This record gives sequence, C-alpha cells and structure tokens, in this order.
Amino acid sequence: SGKRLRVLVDMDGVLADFEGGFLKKYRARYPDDPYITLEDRRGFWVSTQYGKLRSDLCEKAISIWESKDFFIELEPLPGAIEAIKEMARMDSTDVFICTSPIKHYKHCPSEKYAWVEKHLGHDFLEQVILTRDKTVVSGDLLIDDKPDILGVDPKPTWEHILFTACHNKHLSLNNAQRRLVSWSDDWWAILDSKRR
Ligand code: BVP
Repeated sequence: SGKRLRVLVDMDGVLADFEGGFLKKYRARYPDDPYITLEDRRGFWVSTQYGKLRSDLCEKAISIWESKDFFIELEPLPGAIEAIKEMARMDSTDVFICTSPIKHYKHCPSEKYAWVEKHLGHDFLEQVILTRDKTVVSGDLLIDDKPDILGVDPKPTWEHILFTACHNKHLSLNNAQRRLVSWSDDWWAILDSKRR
C-alpha cells in the first residue's frame, strides 16, 4: 500500500531510564531513608508506591524529578538509540517521540528537548511531541510503558504496545494487547503487522 506508518515512541521508560535515574539520585540525596528496588516496583507512579512505603517519601520522590538536570542526565535504555534511529530511517515510516512533561515545568520540557538533541541529534527535534494527553495525537502505534493511556479521546487511532518496565512486568494483559519486552525484542514485526 502507499500509506505511511506513523509510530509514536514514549520517552521515559522506553528511550530514557527514568526508573534507574530516579533510584540512583533518590538514594544519593536521601541515603538514610528506605527505598524500593527496581525488582519490587509495582504500579506506574513511583510517587504513589513511595507514599505507601512512608507518607513523607511521596514528596521526597517528587523532589528528585523536579530537580534541575534530572531529565537531561537520564541514561538511554539498552538499544533504544540504535532502534529509534533505525526506525526513523525506514521507508514509509514516520517516527515521533511522544512524551508527557511533568507540570513542574521549570526544567523538564527544555531538558527533554536537550536529551533528544544530545542522543539523537538536532534534526530529531522535529519529531518531538510534548503532550499531557496522548489520545489526541494520531498514529498507528504508540510504544509506551504506561499500562493505561487515557485522555479526552476514548478511541485513539493508535494501537498501544506496552513496553516492558520494572513496574509493569508482572501485569497480565488483555488478550488483544501486545508487548515489546525490550529493544532487543522484534519491533520490526510489530511495525510490519500494521503495514498490511
Ligand atoms: O515525565 C514523566 C515523569 C512523570 O510523568 C511523566 C510520564 O510521562 P510519560 O512516560 O507518560 O510520557 N512521573 C511522575 C510521577 C509522579 C508525579 Br506526582 C511518577 O510517579 N512517575 C512519573 O513518571
């Protein structure tokens, strides 16, 4: 067919190691407080699980990603940079990075652009979509580690592919939902399945 494939790729937990970066900086800043290992992480919201561990830890967790340099210093996840670069080079394929900035906007939005420039190059800034509602963005696929992606549109155009992360690996999916376990997994097959 003559139609192009549009792939939306999430940033935190898919391209950038939000969980690893968080834990490292949380432990450095609050060495005497308890923490949750990546093995024990459950639920998308880090702040919620820390708040359940001890109520004061919710705001301590939030203080980490609201700090300057948190987002720019996140490490790329294994294979992520190579995969998205290859995807963007494929024929008839348009790739966008679709990411929700935190509402504490002092550092996060600009550092997300800076991260893309640093790891993917200046030209890739054309592909960045910052939105708090991914349901209003149209695409064939959305690769995202958040299990429930909700917004004003109850019927988004994309198929959500759940990218496996420490917080979602134990979840059982609906029969229909598909996963990408890592960037070593067969993402080419998932794209191919949407081209026919
Ligand atoms: O920028 C990330 C961090 C923030 O939400 C954004 C998720 O964006 P997407 O991956 O959906 O594009 N975030 C915030 C909190 C708590 C806020 Br209170 C959290 O626990 N985890 C988290 O990722």
